[in-house]
Amino acid sequence: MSETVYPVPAQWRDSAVISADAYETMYARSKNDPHAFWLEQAQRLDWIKTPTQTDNSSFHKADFAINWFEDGVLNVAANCLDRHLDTRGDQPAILWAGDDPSEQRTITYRELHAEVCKFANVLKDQGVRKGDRVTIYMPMIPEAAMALLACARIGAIHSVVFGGFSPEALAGRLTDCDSSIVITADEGLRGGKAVPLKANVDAALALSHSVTRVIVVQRTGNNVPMTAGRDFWYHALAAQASTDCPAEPMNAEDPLFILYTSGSTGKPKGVLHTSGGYLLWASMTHAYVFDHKPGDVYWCTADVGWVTGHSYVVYGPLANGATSVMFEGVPNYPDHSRFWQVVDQFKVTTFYTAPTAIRALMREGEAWVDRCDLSSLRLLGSVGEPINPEAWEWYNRVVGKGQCPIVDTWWQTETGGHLISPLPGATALKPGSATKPLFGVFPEILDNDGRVLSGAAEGILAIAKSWPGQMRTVWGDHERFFQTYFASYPGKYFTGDGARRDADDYYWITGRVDDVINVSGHRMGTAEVESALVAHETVAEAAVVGMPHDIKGQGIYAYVTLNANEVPSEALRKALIQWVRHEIGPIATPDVIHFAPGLPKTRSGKIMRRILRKIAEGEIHSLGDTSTLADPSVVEALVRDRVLQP
Ligand code: 6R9
Repeated sequence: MSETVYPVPAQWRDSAVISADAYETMYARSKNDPHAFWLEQAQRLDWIKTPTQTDNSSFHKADFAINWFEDGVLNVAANCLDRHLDTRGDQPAILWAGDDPSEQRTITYRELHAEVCKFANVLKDQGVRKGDRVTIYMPMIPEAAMALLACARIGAIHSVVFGGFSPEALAGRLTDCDSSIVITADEGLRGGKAVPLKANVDAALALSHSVTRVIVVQRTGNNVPMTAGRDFWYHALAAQASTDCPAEPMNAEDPLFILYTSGSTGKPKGVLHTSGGYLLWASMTHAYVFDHKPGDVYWCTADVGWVTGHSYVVYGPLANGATSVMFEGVPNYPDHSRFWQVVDQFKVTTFYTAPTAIRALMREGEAWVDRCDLSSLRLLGSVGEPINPEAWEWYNRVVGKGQCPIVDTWWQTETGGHLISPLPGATALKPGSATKPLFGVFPEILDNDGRVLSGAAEGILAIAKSWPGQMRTVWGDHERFFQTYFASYPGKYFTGDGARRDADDYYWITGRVDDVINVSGHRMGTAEVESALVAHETVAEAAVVGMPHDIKGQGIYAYVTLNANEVPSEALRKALIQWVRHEIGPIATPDVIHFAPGLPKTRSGKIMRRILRKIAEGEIHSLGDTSTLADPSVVEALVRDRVLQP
């Protein structure tokens, strides 16, 4: 790992929102006087009733609870819209760039406010009430942001399902949170191709029976089947809706949204975030990490189907009155300079993307970048997976022209927003390190027995105390919430990540330590892919592990044992790959199907994943102790037949 250090540039030291001195003082205060610190931070929001309480949380089983600002009352949508109308009503809130470069829209705060009120009234007319679950399965169009904010306005709980997920995956999420309504579009558009969103919803509703209403936003205008009495065009409903809709007063701890994410076991978990603490965290981190200033044009490339889209396309930037760019397309359509054309066209100042996108564009060469004027950029960001120093250096040199600090932000769906990240005016950068904890975040490195390691150390990353943006529960399964995150190392939040802390107290995330893999910055539970594979009629058993992948970071390596009467073939390999895409979605496409007559198991029948991981990584000379295996000879066969990175 590179140990080059990039000091804070002189012009940043003097003008940043948070200077180096301010970081030290504020961090110390968040530790020594947290109540006062958080009451002060709470002032960045508009409260209907200002909280007098701050943290009231415990990670211990006996009094387990996570609560922040419990006596505060606010409305999240009002914080993102209404309070900006006097000062910046005519400023763009959303600058939208369509998949086709000729399509774009500008939506001011005043317009967004009116549209959200209309959308909220449509939902109310359809019977949606405070606390109801509304599933949003949408392309990256402004109506997606409007749908989120409309739910927030009336106190409904949104559950966004990424538009790339299959009908099966959508159905599971609808059933889990017992959603009675889905908001979707006729079709999405990505890289010039139509995505059949409405057709997918129809297929999902054949599998899940909670939904009674489907609201369809027109995007492509192509013909899609509509079921009378169940499906309604949004534009038809909105035509009669008023632009006046009072914002529902919400307790700080009332739920804002559910977002499903993959874990190491079982089906995806419905991560629940609440109103006050979440919004405070999204807003504070957006302001400090991205050094947000009036006049900035801020672009986070994430899809609203992921937590990054929630916190850093919609809630954080809009709470801060920022201009947020929303992008429908993909980095390589119509060509490899699309990102940079959007930066050039909208004069983007702050650009936030994932290492996988940087690596993919890096491979295409610098000419695609150089043909665009990127002189508006002042800050770059990275999220989703560790950024390798080569990609960091390219991002810095070719995109940032050596002039833009890079904030490598470590966080998770569960954390609501950034936990470990540089502050551009305060933190010297080391390529590949997420650097230092933000205010009120107390990371610890643990050994396998849960002992806290001090000084320079490597081990498991845990967080010692609650922070306002922390998830509050797993929807419908509070016990699973406790077991997943607080049982392994009592009294601490277990992140699932490994990390190293260096002699300067910088954190380097080393990747997941559980059975979660990170494919192009998207979390995938190996168990989910396995259960999709074994659901195929030819498959007896499957074990899935991550493998190194040049662009995606990690690829999906699947060991598959067929039923006794089945014969491996190229056709079956393709069929299994298609099957997984169909069951989960394209992001779960296996890179490798390794037909294995047997899997390495202990005598008690447990699959030894450590060995499977090593084989997939090509580390066949360090397989470790195989003597506890029931049949050590299966390992030789696996090594012989191992599939190298395609
Ligand atoms: C925001 C998001 C969370 C997992 C997380 C970690 C990895 C995210 C990272 C990073 C190294 C970074 N991760 N950011 N690893 N450096 N800057 O991605 O949420 O989809 O829940 O994934 O992603 O492994 O545990 P989510």
